[in-house]
Amino acid sequence: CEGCTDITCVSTQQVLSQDVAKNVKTAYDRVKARGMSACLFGSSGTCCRNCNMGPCQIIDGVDDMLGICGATADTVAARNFARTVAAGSAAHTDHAREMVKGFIEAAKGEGLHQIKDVDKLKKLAADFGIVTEEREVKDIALELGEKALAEFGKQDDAPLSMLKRATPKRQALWQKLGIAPRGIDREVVEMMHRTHMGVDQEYHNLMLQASRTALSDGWGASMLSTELTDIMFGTPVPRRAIVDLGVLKLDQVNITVHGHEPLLAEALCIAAQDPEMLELAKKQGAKGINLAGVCCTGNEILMRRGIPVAGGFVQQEIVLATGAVEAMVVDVQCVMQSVAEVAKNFHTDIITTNYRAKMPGGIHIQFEEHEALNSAKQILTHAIKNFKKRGKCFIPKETKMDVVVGFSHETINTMLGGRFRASYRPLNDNIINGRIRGVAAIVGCDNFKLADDTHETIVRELLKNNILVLATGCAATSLGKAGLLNPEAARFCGDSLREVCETVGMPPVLHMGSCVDNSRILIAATEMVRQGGLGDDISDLPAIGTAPLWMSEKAVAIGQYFVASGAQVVFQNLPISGAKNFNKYLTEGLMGEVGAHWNIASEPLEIARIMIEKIEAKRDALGI
Ligand code: BF8
Ligand code: SF4
Repeated sequence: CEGCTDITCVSTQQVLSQDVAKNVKTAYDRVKARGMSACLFGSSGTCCRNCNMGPCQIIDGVDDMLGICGATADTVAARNFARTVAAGSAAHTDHAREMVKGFIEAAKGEGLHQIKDVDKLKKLAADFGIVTEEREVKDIALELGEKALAEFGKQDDAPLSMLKRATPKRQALWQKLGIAPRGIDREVVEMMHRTHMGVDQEYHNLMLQASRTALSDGWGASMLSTELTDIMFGTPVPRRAIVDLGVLKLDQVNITVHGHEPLLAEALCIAAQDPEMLELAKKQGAKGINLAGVCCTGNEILMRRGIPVAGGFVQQEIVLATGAVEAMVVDVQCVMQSVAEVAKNFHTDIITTNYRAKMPGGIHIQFEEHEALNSAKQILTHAIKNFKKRGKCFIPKETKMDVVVGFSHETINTMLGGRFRASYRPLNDNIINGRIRGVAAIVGCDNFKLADDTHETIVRELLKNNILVLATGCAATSLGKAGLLNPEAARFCGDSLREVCETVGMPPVLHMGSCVDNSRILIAATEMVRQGGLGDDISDLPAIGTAPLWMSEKAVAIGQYFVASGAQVVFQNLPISGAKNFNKYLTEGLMGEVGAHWNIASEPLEIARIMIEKIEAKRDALGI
């Protein structure tokens, strides 16, 4: 079958080959069972079901094929693409809204959480025009929370507050193109309206709104979420941790936290240390409570607390197939419905916690932020009581890897510049003198369509070519499993990058967090521009991004906000191949407008080659 790959991940292979997992059906089986390629019209982007005269399949150039309404392949593919951006942005937006609401509770002193990073609070407050001198922290925080919440429903046409963090040149360009986002929710609504039957039928115009929508995610929702999460739970600093299935423990209650919003995960971390919970675990015969993350929630608590990550997106079923998990606690996004089916083979419960996201076979325990500790304890109690029911299980103990994580953009600043001279200057200097050729961001998902080691293959090639790598999301987890997130991985670099990493004592791949934390990359890139010597906008930097194994609509929103911010991106595929003009516009034409475009390459080494070439071309243009 097309796209069906053999499993290359060692821990996954080990679990699936055990007797204990013999009845487990996974996505790998379903890829095989599909027995044919994915839907042709879906893949090429030219299937429209936006009204009931259709659905219409349109083959570009065949007998002037059009939709019943006259829509061309370009219009249909652009509308579909724009809706993908809107859906991805909506996911980040709803997540961010919950974080803002949690932040307001923290500011009022009503929730479980406090304001931990006062410096960061004041910096963000300044972006919102909030006076901070001679004011109580909680007053500043409350005003910030309310102003942040108002950004979602803002109806005037002024740009979002955080856009002023971008370079002056980029802000001016957004204004000129009319794509500076105004209200976070509004851009998604307008995108959905403009892709309704009979509204915007010009792909270029549709893409202007797609950019505005994506920017409302990157420089709005995601950035707000990252910043407020840091202020509440602490800005990540480098710390050692472990990843992969071997983090599960035979003699402890294993609870995996899967999804995205860190309010729940943080509450569970706090509740798991409660003596009452530990006592209960011991009563059930367990030595303790072992929390382990899956997907982006995993990255959030890995970055801030050093809680181990059991696996990324493609391992969510495999984590359960060990038979060693008492409960998988999930909230929103990237949770496959199949986890409930896999769990049926074991004593494991799938506990859904968000009213937005329930599933057949799951047990729903609503997480209430205003009584977070009680909710978390209720969830933990349920999981702990399952421990006694655990049957045969298999944990691949050998498969765990040391990682160093926690590279917020502030950490990179101090790590490179020192505590007294925190600055991106040394990074810029090393790029200008050529020790570091450039910076590559590897972000996004895993996907059953391509080999599990795709991220690793790309990154090894980049490191050999002295390119520093930033990673987030499930890509970061897979690089951690491959041993690339620790300082010892400097040995895989070319000589000059290795020297820099060894001098600083840093890994050559810097884990910057979850998918919403891609906003950290926007800030880091802007900071590099500000330091001088590398041009006057993100589009001048020798930097590029990729989400080679993208799966989720969020990855497309992220790709589009990178492009609209001036950063090139390379994806393994996009559903646009059936629309000649639109395809050319995304992969070439956007350059003339925003200084960056999408690139498509199917093979990992081809992706790496494009990234290296683009970085070298930027160096040439800068004359360095
Ligand atoms: O936001 S990387 S599979 S978990 S979408 Fe999902 Fe992709 Fe993982 Fe997180 Ni991001
Ligand atoms: Fe077909 Fe046009 Fe309706 Fe789409 S909007 S389903 S192309 S008639």
